[in-house]
Amino acid sequence: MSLRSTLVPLALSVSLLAGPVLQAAESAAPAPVEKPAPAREKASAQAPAAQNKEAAPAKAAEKAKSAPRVKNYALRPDVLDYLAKVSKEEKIPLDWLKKEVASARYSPLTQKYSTPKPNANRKTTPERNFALYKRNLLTEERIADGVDFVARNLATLERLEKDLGVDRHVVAAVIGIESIYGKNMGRFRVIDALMTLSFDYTRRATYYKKELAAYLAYCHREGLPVTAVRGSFAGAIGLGQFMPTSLFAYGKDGNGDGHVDIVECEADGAASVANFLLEHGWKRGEKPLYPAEANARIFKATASGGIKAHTTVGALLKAGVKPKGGWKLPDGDAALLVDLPWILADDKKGVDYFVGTPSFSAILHYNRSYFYAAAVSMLADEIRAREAAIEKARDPAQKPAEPAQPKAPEAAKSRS
Ligand SMILES: [Ca+2]
Repeated sequence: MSLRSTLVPLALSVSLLAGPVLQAAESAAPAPVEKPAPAREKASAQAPAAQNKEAAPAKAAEKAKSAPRVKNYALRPDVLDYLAKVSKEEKIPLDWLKKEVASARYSPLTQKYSTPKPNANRKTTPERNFALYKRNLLTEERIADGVDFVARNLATLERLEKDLGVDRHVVAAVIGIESIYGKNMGRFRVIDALMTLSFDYTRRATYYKKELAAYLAYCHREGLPVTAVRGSFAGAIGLGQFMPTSLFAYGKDGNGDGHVDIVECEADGAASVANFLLEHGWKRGEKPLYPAEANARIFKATASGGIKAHTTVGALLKAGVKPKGGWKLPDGDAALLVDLPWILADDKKGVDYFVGTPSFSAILHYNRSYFYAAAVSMLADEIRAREAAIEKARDPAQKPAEPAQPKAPEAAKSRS
């Protein structure tokens, strides 16, 4: 199970060079996980329902027009050249590759969802609004199901926390935001999506050919038929919606059966997310975000806006950042300043600031958006707070005397 690290950081390092975090996140920034900048979160949420339309007669003409002429990918010279290269580089028998790829099919929906909307006009890009983003992602479903996810996987999550130091609630929150704890992992055959994006809709073929190679290597290593795995229209897989290069490099066996299955196995999904965060700098014992007072001038003066913890807590304090809520971190700790602008319905505007730690930066390697990483961090806090509230309700000693009330939500539920 050697990690083919050459495959991994390429897409990531390209994405790191792509400019300011949040602007890049709005375009199709190829972070290791191809999800969920706000726009695409929406698109992928619609995808499963829209799949049924594939067979609709109204779409037939359009489908026929855009579908490639040679249906069997294994008969196409461009594909055969590519497979020969993959066979050599990944040390996979060419016959296996040809046989497997023969069952791939062009996916018109993958092409459709990957095509930028013609009316996506830069001038009309809405202002960044964390209030809206947070409202869409930090739903009651994600909080309540997060409590269940943690309870269901407590032994695994505790072990990961002990061994890797990664906060169990953050692991749950990443999975909650990426796939609603497995409810929304995508229904596209990954091989179809990646073949389509590598050979027929080739706007980002270089990127997808690397993902496809990693996917083929993963299936070969795991002994899986390439048609067995389903994912998003862009090939993101499983509970944590890993792109194949990340799955191959950071995927981790969480239940000890010798396989990495992040679609069916929650322990593997959790272990893989924790491992990804650790490998990208997660720091044991620190929260991702600490609230602070700052302003646009300080943000600029400290050269803030990237995804790395590029400065220190001490330097931020010296530049005028003030801790809110009485937290204290060592001056020498690596840090970054995080801005979250918001707009309310009555057009009231503001910006919340936070000191981010290397753990925040680790989440940013998952998705380059401050909004995304902050939503993960805040969802983790909400799940933790809900657990505490449930615990408190269960323990009568900690509760002010209210003898007529049911003790716990479960008690209330079972009566109805
Ligand atoms: Ca496993």
